[in-house]
Amino acid sequence: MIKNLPKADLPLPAPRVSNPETLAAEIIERLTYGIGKDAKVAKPHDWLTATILVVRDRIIDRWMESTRETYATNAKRVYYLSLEFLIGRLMRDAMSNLGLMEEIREALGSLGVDMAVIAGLEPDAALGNGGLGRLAACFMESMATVNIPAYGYGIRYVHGLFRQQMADGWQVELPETWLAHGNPWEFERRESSYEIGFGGGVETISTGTDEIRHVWKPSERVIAMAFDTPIVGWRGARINTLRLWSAQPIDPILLDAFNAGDHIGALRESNRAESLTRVLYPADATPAGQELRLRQEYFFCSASLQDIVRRHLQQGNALTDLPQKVAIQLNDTHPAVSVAELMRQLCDIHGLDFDTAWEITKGTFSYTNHTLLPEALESWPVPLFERLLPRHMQLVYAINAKCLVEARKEKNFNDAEISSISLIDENGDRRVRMGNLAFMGSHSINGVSALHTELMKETVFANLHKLYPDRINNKTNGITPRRWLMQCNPGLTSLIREAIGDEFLDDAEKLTALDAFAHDSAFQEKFAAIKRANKQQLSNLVASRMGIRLDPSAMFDIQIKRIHEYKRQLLNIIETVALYDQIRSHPERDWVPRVKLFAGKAAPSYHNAKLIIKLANDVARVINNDPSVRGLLKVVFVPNYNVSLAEVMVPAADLSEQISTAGMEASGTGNMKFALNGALTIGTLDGANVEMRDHVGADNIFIFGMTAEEVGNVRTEGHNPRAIIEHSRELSQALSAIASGVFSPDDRGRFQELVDGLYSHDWFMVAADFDAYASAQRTVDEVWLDRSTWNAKTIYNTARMGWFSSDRTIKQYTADIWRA
Ligand code: B1N
Repeated sequence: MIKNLPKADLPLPAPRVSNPETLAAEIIERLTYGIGKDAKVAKPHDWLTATILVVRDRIIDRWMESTRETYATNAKRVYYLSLEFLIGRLMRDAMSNLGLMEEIREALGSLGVDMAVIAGLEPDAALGNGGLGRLAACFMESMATVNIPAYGYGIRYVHGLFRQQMADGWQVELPETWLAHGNPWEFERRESSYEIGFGGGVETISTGTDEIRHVWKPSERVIAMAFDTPIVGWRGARINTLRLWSAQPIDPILLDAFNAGDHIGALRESNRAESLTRVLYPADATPAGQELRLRQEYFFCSASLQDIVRRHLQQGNALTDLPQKVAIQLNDTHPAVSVAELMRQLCDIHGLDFDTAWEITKGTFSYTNHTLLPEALESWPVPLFERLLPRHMQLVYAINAKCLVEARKEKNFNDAEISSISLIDENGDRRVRMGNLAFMGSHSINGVSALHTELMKETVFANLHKLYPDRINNKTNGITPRRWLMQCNPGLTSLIREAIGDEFLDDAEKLTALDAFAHDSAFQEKFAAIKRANKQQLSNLVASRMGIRLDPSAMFDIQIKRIHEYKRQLLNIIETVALYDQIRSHPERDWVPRVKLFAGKAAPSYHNAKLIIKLANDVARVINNDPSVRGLLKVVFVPNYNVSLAEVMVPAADLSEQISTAGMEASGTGNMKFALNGALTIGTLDGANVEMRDHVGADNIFIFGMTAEEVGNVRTEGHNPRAIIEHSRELSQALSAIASGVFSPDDRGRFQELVDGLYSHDWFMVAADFDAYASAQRTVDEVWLDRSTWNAKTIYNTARMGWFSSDRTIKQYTADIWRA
């Protein structure tokens, strides 16, 4: 029998010592007793796990301290709800933020283990598609850094974003198995499990008074079980928790069925439950649309809200104090069903009246919008919503009624205005609009760049903005300088420290001190030498993975991001073809040697995006094998873009391609990573590019093309892309080469439809912006040839990008939205 010990008097373990000798001894101890391996036969993966466990021990003390402190002060907690967290590797991040990197490197070295080798074995946690998921990961790190008591809530997908392979230049998707070797970063929390219901019906119970209570009787239930990962802030300031939910069956096996010989049927329920959190939907900036996705969304929202409300009550707080003690940020509309779920928990489980619950809900939630693409706005067919979540459907109608009556009575909204703000889209089959639900249920709605926020007010949310004019605000995205400068570019980081000291490590805006060095030729040379070394590293990677040799003295011109028509990889490829023509027609000119690098994944069902990947590969094959190009141009599509690959490509770029159709990229965050690492941007006035121009200075960025306003006008007034194409010799030649099969001799018509789209509608203004883009590229060449001018511009970029730290973004969320 275990006696009830006086818990308060139990001694805490002594803090761990972290010199290389102790660390080495602990690594051996972990290898032996934690993993059960003799050092003599240990495999690299065993060393990796043992090392992570030793780093983890140093995190845990502070983790507990952070949690205890929040509990003791009953401070306001921030919850970041996101269906995606694109974390990447964690070991280097944790070591670097704890200041353990050199000690661990030495400890491993003394054991005959190369840290770089085992660090390279850590799988990427790719629980996200692109910018939205990576932003959530940067925010988690920044919230810990600026000491916000924050929790991330999401799904523990067994398979993250697919692995991309190329087969004859076509994208092929393979499952990603990041958990194959186990995951030493996570802690399973069996005690934090909640029941989640689906389907069934709603019963009403009279409470004796004039009230009635609604009781949802789901027909199906699963268990949500928590897995916690510690997130380390800079200098270990604070350790927060990322809590990811995994679905488990209530009965792991139906023994009656099994015993009756139905072996498959006995596991059906278990499979159905586990399939809920099996895979990440691989669509970026488009809604996934299937029933399983809505089930995933509800599953993780319900579990998270049960957990949040339980913690709030356990602290002794009243439910009416929820907005004072809890801020819940909805990362896009994917968690928007939370609005109805919190209403259900408050009204049906905790017995609050509707109006009180509604005030609490609005006070607690805030919503971030990440895209205005009309096809990307999430909505669910009413019959599906009603079948899966019958009680939530009732609550959606009740919320809708309340807000529409308000709009009609107080703001005199007409029918058209009412129908645009309604939670139910009545055009065609009836659908629940998740954006409007998130908007109505939140006290703050933010966009992710200044331009995007203005467009939100003018377009998608114009009428909701009219109804609630104080809600929309801007929070320009940011990136964590720990991962995206200090870890991925250690060479540049040391150079900056030598020049301006260490202050920028704690406050990225202190990088402005570098301005003074922009024209210092000795500094320029050191800066350029680091860039050159980073390019050499990328060249080594390309050589070993693809067998293609690159010349690091050429300009590295890089476009890496999801493949999407609005991001206009096609514009870049067409310009590459035009340049290829020019180099061959004018061999006497002083051409700047360039390497055009691409990487990115296409949604598996996105036909044109996959065709664009094939085109990039077809163009690469022809150009790279044409001796008349004399090595002046190389084209490379690097397969399987992920966070770890970005960490190698970003520091190696001379030129960063941010060329989306103006008005369509909500913010972009890759743009910030490149500029911080001293690449110059060629880009449109879109998303955060606009603010980047304001910060780095118009002379230090290559802006071209139509503005968002011009794009809007052309789209409403119509334009004639055929005339534009015929007017541009370079463009029409490049397009006819592509359309006629110069790059696809095995299937000459392969790219006809892609080119036809440009002639017939050119929705993304590829033709309309081509000449401006090509001419901006020639300006880039000129500046490149004047190397000291180029170098000064790159230094200005690094110096002036500190504002785009996600620490700044998080401080703004904290001050204006969370008030934590
Ligand atoms: O979010 C990023 C922005 O920097 C990008 O400009 C924006 O495109 C991106 C449905 C999305 N918007 N919408 C998505 C992702 C997955 C999904 O299923 C939509 N991603 C963005 C961060 O603000």
